[in-house]
Amino acid sequence: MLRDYVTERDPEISAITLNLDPGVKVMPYTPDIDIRDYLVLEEVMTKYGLGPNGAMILASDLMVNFLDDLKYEIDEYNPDWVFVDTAGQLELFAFRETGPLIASSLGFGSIQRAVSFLFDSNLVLRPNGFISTLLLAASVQFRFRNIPQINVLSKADLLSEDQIEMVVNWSQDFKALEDSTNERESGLIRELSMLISEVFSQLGSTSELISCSIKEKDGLDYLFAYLQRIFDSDKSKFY
Ligand SMILES: Nc1nc2c(ncn2[C@@H]2O[C@H](COP(=O)(O)OP(=O)(O)OP(=O)(O)O)[C@@H](O)[C@H]2O)c(=O)[nH]1
Ligand SMILES: [Mg+2]
Repeated sequence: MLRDYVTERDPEISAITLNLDPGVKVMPYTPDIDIRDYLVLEEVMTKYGLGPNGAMILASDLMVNFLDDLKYEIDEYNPDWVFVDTAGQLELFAFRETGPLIASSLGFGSIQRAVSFLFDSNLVLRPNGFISTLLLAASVQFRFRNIPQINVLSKADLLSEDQIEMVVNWSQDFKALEDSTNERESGLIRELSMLISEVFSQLGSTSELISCSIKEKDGLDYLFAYLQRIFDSDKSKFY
């Protein structure tokens, strides 16, 4: 996991993890700070008589009530870096008020932040899947406004070298994306995809995709270097 990689790579950096998903049951790591100590999805379901979706919406709104507790815990650790893991349902974290509010209010002073948006390798192998993900990435960027965003191609071990190259190339060269769309999509999807990729080319390139695999520990050095470049002063604290 990325925290372990960062601290192994640079023992000078103290890093912690913060889980902000109140609904997660099994995690591949043990978070240092956990929203579930304050708010658990199943309890919200029971208390308010809601199904999992309604409870998740309410839980993500209720999270702001525990901001001070989370801040207190972070301060106790006094870390250099905090890796924040949010629920995968973007409409809950990024599209409601909670996410941007938490992102802007955790930590104080000269703290620097970055949003990592994951392009899941399972979803981006066809132009239409890539473009849908690109739209989501762009809307997250809009929501978090001034926070720099890193777009990561995650689970890259599921793709061949050629496939990785193709997808990364789409993120840098929208003409290549248009060509692939022309070749591989048809009908309305093709028309829509062409229009959308045209909009992205007009806007100029979004950030380059960084391919990574946690499973194979691949690409993490590049991601780490990229993060360090964003956090260009080594005296500041990084969230
Ligand atoms: N092949 C491969 N699988 C991975 C990698 N990282 C995570 N996974 C697996 O992908 C599955 C889904 O994990 P995530 O994509 O992290 O999603 P999640 O945390 O379950 O769900 P949300 O956070 O709600 O989106 C799990 O079975 C992970 O073990 C990776 O680098 N490579
Ligand atoms: Mg998760």
